[in-house]
Amino acid sequence: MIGAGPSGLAVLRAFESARKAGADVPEMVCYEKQSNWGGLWNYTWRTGLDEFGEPVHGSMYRYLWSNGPKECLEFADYSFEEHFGRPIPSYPPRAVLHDYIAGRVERSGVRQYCKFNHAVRDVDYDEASEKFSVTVTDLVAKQRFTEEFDYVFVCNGHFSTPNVPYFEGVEKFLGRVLHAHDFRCADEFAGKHVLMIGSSYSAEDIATQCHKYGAKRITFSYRTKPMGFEWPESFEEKPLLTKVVGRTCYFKDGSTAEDVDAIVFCTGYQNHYPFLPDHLKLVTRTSLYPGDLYKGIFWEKNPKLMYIGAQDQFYTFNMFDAQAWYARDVVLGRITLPDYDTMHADSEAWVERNAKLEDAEQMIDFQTDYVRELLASTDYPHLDVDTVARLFKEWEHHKAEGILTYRDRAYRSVITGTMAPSHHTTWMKAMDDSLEAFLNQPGQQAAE
Ligand code: FAD
Ligand code: NA7
Repeated sequence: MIGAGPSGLAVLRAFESARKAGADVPEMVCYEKQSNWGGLWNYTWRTGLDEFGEPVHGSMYRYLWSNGPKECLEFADYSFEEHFGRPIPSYPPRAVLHDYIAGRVERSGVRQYCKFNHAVRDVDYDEASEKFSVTVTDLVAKQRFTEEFDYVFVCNGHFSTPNVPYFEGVEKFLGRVLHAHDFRCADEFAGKHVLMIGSSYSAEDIATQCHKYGAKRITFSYRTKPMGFEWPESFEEKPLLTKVVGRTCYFKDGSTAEDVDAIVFCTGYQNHYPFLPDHLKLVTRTSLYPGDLYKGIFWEKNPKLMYIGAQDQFYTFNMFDAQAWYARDVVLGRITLPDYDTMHADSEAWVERNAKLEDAEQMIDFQTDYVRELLASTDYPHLDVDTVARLFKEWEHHKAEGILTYRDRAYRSVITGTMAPSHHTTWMKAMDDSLEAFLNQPGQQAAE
């Protein structure tokens, strides 16, 4: 496995559950370049390069709260209630979700398979030996070595390498320019006028967060269409930025935004696999169904190479589980893959359906069908994806009803049937995003 984020950990957990059930599972190694598991859910204050000179993986920021209900991502084999010992509210902050992800794998004893501070540099496949050679750097010992593997899981995530377009004059802008990947702390923008380029999750979340922590004004610039939420009065949506002159930004409709203090490129990320040669490398923009991957997992030209979590995501943790369980069963010989033509025709049909999707509800149904199909073939515990889909759609409606209040909603767990309690403080007033503050009523002792 390359990467011990939620995707890599799903693979470890899948094999471990088979091993515990008596299956003969292969030897496993998970190389992770960070010093701990959890992927993006590990907060780092660093930007640019890390202490080893490696590109910083983290794109998460302080005060990040889940942007979807936790009931939509809950593991079917490990509920939030089991982890925390009681029901918790539906929109936890980052630290709480990290605790949940880590708790499951800590309890299943898979840490022994992880080699932290190990960055994968190069992967190749030898047709004669039918093995992959994987070259890795031990960042602490500063040693490079190569190991052979029968199967490789690519689990390095795809929200870490920024997509940064150019706009005329930006190099002379008299303020701060950054990509969402490097955004860390909204306090910095208190009292400022911030321009967000983009009209998706990062733009919406970084903007509302800057507002929460005191930004004076937010201007969005969209390429395709405005988000159209009922924004606070200090927000405005404009078409695409055409040029920047001093601190004035010009837009496609001829309008301007004056006295801009900072420009945040919320322009998405690139699927980036620098350790893979061209013949094994997935080339795709962010997509709900990248081509050339059978079942969204298997590199069709060499299905011993598997990608977990390579698609754009409504579903996250439980979709990675569905993929990991399916891929595990292929490795264990429980599922046989068809020939190349059959695999390619199958994925092309999904790619074509994806291209026709028109709105969020259709996208949710699409990914629900995808997850459902994977789940049908494995022993992953029952997950009622129709109810998850219904919750995703409710969530979309709740966002439309109040972009600053949707996180105050509560949903029923699809796994335990328990209704989540309301949080003790509304999101707009909850300034402390620590696990302790979230789990405890103000004034109470922190939970053990
Ligand atoms: P990642 O979490 O990115 O983990 C990949 C791992 O691979 C990392 O640990 C990295 O260090 C490691 N790695 C990378 N390259 C190498 C290498 N060469 N060698 C060794 N290790 C390597 N999802 C939700 O469900 N809810 C949310 O609220 C939510 N909010 C988000 C907010 C932001 C700002 C972002 C960017 C994403 C958010 N997501 C959210 C989606 C997120 O992608 C998934 O939740 C999840 O983290 C994806 O898991 P992953 O394991 O595929 O990738
Ligand atoms: P997304 O969801 O991939 O969105 C990227 C946005 O950036 C989207 O609105 C794009 O516009 C816009 N974009 C991309 N390229 C350009 C250019 N060249 N000019 C203007 N606008 C552009 O990325 P996010 O960062 O919002 O979300 C990624 C994850 O992070 C997600 O899982 C969240 O949970 C957090 P478009 O609409 O395509 O015209």
